[in-house]
Amino acid sequence: MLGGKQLLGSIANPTSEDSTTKQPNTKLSKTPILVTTWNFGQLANKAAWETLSKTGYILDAIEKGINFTELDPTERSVGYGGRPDRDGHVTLDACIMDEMGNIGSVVCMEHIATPISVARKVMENTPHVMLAAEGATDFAINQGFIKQDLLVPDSYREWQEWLKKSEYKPTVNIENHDTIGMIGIDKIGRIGGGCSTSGMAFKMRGRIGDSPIIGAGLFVDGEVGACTATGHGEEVIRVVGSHRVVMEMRSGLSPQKACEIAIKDIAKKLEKRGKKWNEVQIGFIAINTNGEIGAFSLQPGFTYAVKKDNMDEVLKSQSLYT
Ligand code: SD4
Repeated sequence: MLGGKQLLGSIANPTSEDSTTKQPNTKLSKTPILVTTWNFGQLANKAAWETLSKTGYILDAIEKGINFTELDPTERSVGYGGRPDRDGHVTLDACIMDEMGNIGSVVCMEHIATPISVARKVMENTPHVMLAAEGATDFAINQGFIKQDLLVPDSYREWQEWLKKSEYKPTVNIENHDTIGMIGIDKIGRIGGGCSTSGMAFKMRGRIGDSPIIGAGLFVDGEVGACTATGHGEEVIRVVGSHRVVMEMRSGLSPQKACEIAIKDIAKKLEKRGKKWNEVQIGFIAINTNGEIGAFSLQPGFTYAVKKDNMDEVLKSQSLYT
């Protein structure tokens, strides 16, 4: 009894040290910023910035920015043109989250080129937060999305080539693009995020990665910041990676330190399970409500794009291994 009382007491009345080191960062930045995974993030940021200047709302910007990449058939890891699973089906994962905890997600959805927009419709027009497979496609069609074949000739040819050996060996840092994850703040301090992917190329039918799972591929806390992930989704899910990063920021760490802690934890777990670090890539990007940015990856090669009023750049992330 007494122990329980003491415990409750200590939570209700943190020590002065706790209260200084464990306060979430509540200073709201009113300077718009967009941070997006990989080299293709720069063009996505450009599209998002245009939307931000029209509607002023971070979630509109994130949706339109990600749409830009989803609709580009030459970006073969996202949306239209994405690489198929081992049976030749292009199955897409996406999710979106705002600063109030509104969320929407689609998993393993086929035939719709813009899953981030369907995820937003799930968030806004249904009582649910996640729709899967045929249910997601049917919902999208009911919402006015066009059903189409997403397998482009180049992806088809790659799949045919892959079938000759049928060995599932995910490549790290595929040509500096992979999952698109975008996080940002608008001029009234609203923070949001989204991510979209065709997942690991030649995955098993039905496989779902971290990207559409809130907490794993993306997490936003309006009082703290946002984080999104790219890379081998199974390893991100194992540590609920994006939520982990945001919770480290909530406990007072900078976005940079928070990303580093999560990557180090993943590395430790890989080692314990006897996995080789150089066969796995994970990258996190994070922002806090001050507009500070962090990025860190397991291996070199991860890049991210930053857009602000006075900045439009692709940067190289630091990595745990070199
Ligand atoms: C997934 N995280 O499906 C995504 C894809 C990705 O490097 O980013 N691959 O696991």
